[in-house]
This record gives sequence, C-alpha cells and structure tokens, in this order.
Amino acid sequence: MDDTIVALSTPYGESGIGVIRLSGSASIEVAQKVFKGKRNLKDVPSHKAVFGYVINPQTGEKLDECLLLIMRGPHSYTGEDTVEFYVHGSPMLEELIIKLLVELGARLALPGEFTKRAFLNGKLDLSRAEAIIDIIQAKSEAGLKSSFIQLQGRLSGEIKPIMEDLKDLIAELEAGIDFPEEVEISYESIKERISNIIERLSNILGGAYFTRLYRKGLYCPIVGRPNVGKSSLLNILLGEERAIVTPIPGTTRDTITESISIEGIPLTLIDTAGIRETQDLVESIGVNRTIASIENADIVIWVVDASEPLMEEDLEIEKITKNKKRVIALNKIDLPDRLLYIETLELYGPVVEISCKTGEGIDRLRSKLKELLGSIPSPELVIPINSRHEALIKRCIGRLSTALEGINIKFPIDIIAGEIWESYNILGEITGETTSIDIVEEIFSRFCVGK
Ligand SMILES: Nc1nc2c(ncn2[C@@H]2O[C@H](COP(=O)(O)OP(=O)(O)OP(=O)(O)O)[C@@H](O)[C@H]2O)c(=O)[nH]1
Ligand SMILES: [Mg+2]
Repeated sequence: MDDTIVALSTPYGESGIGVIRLSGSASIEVAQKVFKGKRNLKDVPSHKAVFGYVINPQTGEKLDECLLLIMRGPHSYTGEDTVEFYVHGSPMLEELIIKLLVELGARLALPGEFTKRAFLNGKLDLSRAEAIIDIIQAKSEAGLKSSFIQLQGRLSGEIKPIMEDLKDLIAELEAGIDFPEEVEISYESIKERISNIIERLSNILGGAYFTRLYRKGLYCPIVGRPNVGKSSLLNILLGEERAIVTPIPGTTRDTITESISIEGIPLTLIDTAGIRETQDLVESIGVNRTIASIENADIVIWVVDASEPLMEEDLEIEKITKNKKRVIALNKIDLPDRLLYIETLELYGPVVEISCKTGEGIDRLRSKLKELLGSIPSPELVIPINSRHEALIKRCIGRLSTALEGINIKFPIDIIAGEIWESYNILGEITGETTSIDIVEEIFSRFCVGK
C-alpha cells in the first residue's frame, strides 16, 4: 500500500473544474515536480489551498493555472498524505497531468482505491465505507438520507456493542472450559444473554426492508398469463407508452423495468413476459426471468383478464405468487362480453377492477398498493442495512440459535463456544474486522475510479 496513486476524481468530460487526486507517501514530492507556486510544497500547511501553475517538469513550460490542496496524513480522506489539483475541466489537460504524474512515479488508482485505503488505514469501518457508494448512487432523497445515516456509523454503533457482548460470553465459556473446577458456568444466564442478542439482531434486521425501499424502491413485478394487459398496465401507471402492446399473446419477452412513486413510495415496476408453456426459446427465457422476478418481489400485481374465464395458467401464477404481498388487477372490465367477476378472485386476495383502456380503477389500484405497502417510517428512524449486512445478520442469528439449542440439549461447552465464536466472526464481516480480502476487494470494485 506504500505506492502513491492518482486519479481524476471528477467525471471525465468538459467541466468547470477537474480534480486530480494523489494519495500516498510520495504525493507531495511527486506533485511538487509538476507544480510551481510561491512556496515549496513541503512548507505549505495542511488543508490550505495555494495558487500556482501546473508545469511540464522537463521543460518548465506552464500548462495551466491551478489551485492545489495538501492534506497531510492521517488527517485526510485516505489517512495518507493527499494532494488535490483543481484545474480547468479539460479532458486533454487532465489526461496530460495524470500522464505526467504517472511518469513521475504515481500509479493509476483502481476503482474505489482511495476509499479502500481509508478503510485499511482505519479511517472508517467497512459498513461506513459501503455507505459512500450508496450516497454517490442515491436515486431518491430518502435513499440519500439513509446512506448518510449509515456513513455516520449508525449500523456499526449497533453491531460493535453486540460483538463486545459476544466476546464477553466467549471469555466466560472459555474460562469454564479451562478451569472447570473453579469457574461454574451459569447456563441460564448465558441463554438469557444469547436470546437478548438475537432479539437485538432481529430488531436491526427490521431495517432491511425499509433501507431497500429508500435506496432502490420496492420491487413490484406485474405478472399474469399472456395478453391479459400487463404491458398496458405498466404504461398507464407510468403515464407513457413504454412497453409494446399488441393483441398477440407473447408480445413481451424480456423484462422492462421502470420506477414510479406511489404517494412518496418509490416503486420499481417490472413488466414481465406472460407465463405459459412455450416452445419458443426467446419467450421461455423471458418466462424464466419472470419467475426470477417474482422470487425477488416485495409486492406483485397479478393481472387477470375479465373477458375470459380463469385458466390453468392463471392458477399456476396464483400458486407461484401465493407467498408474496399481492394485489389482483382484474383488467378489461370495459369489455361487454365479460366472463370473470370479482367474487371469484377475492378468494385469492384483494382485487381491484380496472380497465387499461378507459383508465377506470387505476387510482383505486394505486391506493390499494399503497395500503398493502403500509406506512413508511422516516429514514432517521430506521437502522440502515444493505443486503450484504442482512445476509450476515441472518447467518449470525442462525449460529446463535444453534448455540441456544446446544445448551438446551446439553452439548459440550466447547461446541457452544465455537458457535459463538463463529457468530462473532460473522458480525465482524459487517464492520470489516474479520472480512476476507476477496470480499473487501469485491466491495470496493463497485466504486468509481477516483473515489
Ligand atoms: N378492451 C381492453 N383491452 C385491453 C385492456 N388492456 C389491454 N388490452 C388489450 O389487450 C391486448 C394485450 O395487451 P398487452 O398489454 O400487450 O398484454 P400483456 O399482458 O402485456 O401481453 P404479453 O406481453 O403478450 O404477455 C392488447 O390488444 C391491448 O390493447 C383493457 O383494459 N381493455
Ligand atoms: Mg406485454
């Protein structure tokens, strides 16, 4: 990690200014070679901008005017000596300066490498570092707020004390193993403490649904057999002709994803290929995607055609959406030769009668969706956790539950201690204490270059 890295930290393209960032022990020395100001950079105080010129180190020729900011480690984003050049936002110029800096010994930074260094230098734990990418990619104000709360350490603030408690438990159990004569383990108290930790973790898990909602919107596939009007419904909810609508069954083959907001709730609508048995390869891939989208759904809209009786294929869809929050849209109620009525469907859940042709019932459908989604708390009230954290916490609860069971059936104490060690390590993956380097690399590779 002792090499010095460089990258453009503003987006590539013509802009007001461009920021080129260097980080590493040789930053100031390398920067000095392409900079000419009133003072030598080693005499410039930290966090104070200085004016000067970017120069070609070979010829001394001035290339641009610039501001330069030195942030000496550990008081910098990465924890290392950092230099930022603020130059005119010209891609030609930026490329030229970066090329010079690389010739002088800096190395091009990898995606997320500045933040990775911040993490490795202990400036922030892993869950806080992950919040940074969510801030950059935020799609809604609620998402931004939730990510910022994570950056402030809200999740780590919950996890770290639990890890401490687990450590205390392990110490006690190990004392009992090492000195069975002197230390008597109180199983009742241990059980109580494990149960308490499970409860606290379950409480944190409660934030997963809302965090996803704030950041990504809820995932809502529109499903049904071919030709019932799924694409028509997507279009009417979006207010634009996004998906192709035709009377030919099997029109939609790939999934189409669009975001809407229903009274402030961000909803990701997915128009899907109608589910049916098909010999057509493209269509069957579409059908598989539809099935996958149902698995990930927070809520589904199941569309049924009022002008036809319920068919085998409708009932198939009923089955695979059964365990999901679901609203049934009984479509095409404008047609005179109506065969299917609301009473038949109410058995399967809430039904709204609609017509994508006349627009009737669409407002009622929106209200029903909102009603099913329930009220949404403000992001400040929710512990932010992403899907990685969620999976880890679930695994941890699994281990602790095994430990509890182990105590009940009088398992040897070292096995129980082993389970608690595992749960400690799993939580450490959230904060980064015990995360493997592969996972750390994978997380930072999702960042942009220059961050
Ligand atoms: N009368 C009437 N026709 C409708 C209504 N909604 C959709 N249609 C018609 O039904 C046909 C199929 O509509 P689509 O929206 O393409 O149906 P789909 O479910 O997306 O179909 P696939 O993509 O093939 O699975 C088209 O001819 C639409 O114009 C409605 O409310 N009333
Ligand atoms: Mg369609």
